[in-house]
Amino acid sequence: MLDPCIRGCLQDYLDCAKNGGGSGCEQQHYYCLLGCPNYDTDGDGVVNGSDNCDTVPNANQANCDGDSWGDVCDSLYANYQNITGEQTCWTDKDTHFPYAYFTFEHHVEWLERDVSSCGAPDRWTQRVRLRARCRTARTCRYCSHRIYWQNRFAQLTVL
Ligand SMILES: [Ca+2]
Ligand SMILES: [Ca+2]
Ligand SMILES: [Ca+2]
Repeated sequence: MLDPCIRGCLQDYLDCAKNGGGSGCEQQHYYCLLGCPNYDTDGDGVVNGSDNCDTVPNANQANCDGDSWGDVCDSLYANYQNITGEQTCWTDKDTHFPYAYFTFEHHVEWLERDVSSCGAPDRWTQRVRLRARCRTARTCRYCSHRIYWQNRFAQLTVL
C-alpha cells in the first residue's frame, strides 16, 4: 500500500501531465514529495520527516552544533555564546545643517565563542546600542538613555 501522501503527489503529477503541464509537472512533483514525511527525497535512507537535510544525502545525519540542520546544509556550523560583556566599539556624533541638530550613535561589540563541537573561530559581534537625535550636543546623553530601550534589539553581525 503506497503512502497516502506519496500517492497523492503521484496523482497530482498524472493530472498535471494529462492537462499539458509539461516540464512544470516535474518540479511540482519534486516539491510535493519533499513535503511527504515518509518519502526519502535524497535517497540517503532517512525519510524526509526525520532527515535533518532532506535534499542532500547525509546518511550519518552529522550535526555538530546540535540545531535542526545537518552539517551538509547548515549555513552556520556553530553555537555562539557571549563570553564578554558589551564594550564600546565606537561612537559617532554628526551635526546637521541647516536645522542644527545632532545625531548620536553608540556602537558596542562583544566577543562570542562557539560552544559546540564544530570548532568555529571566535567572532566579534556588534550592534547599535543607542541612536539619538538631539537639539544640542549636550543633551545627547539625556536623549540616549531614553532611546536605548527602543534600539536595544537592533543588531548587526560582523564576521
Ligand atoms: Ca533522506
Ligand atoms: Ca539527507
Ligand atoms: Ca547544524
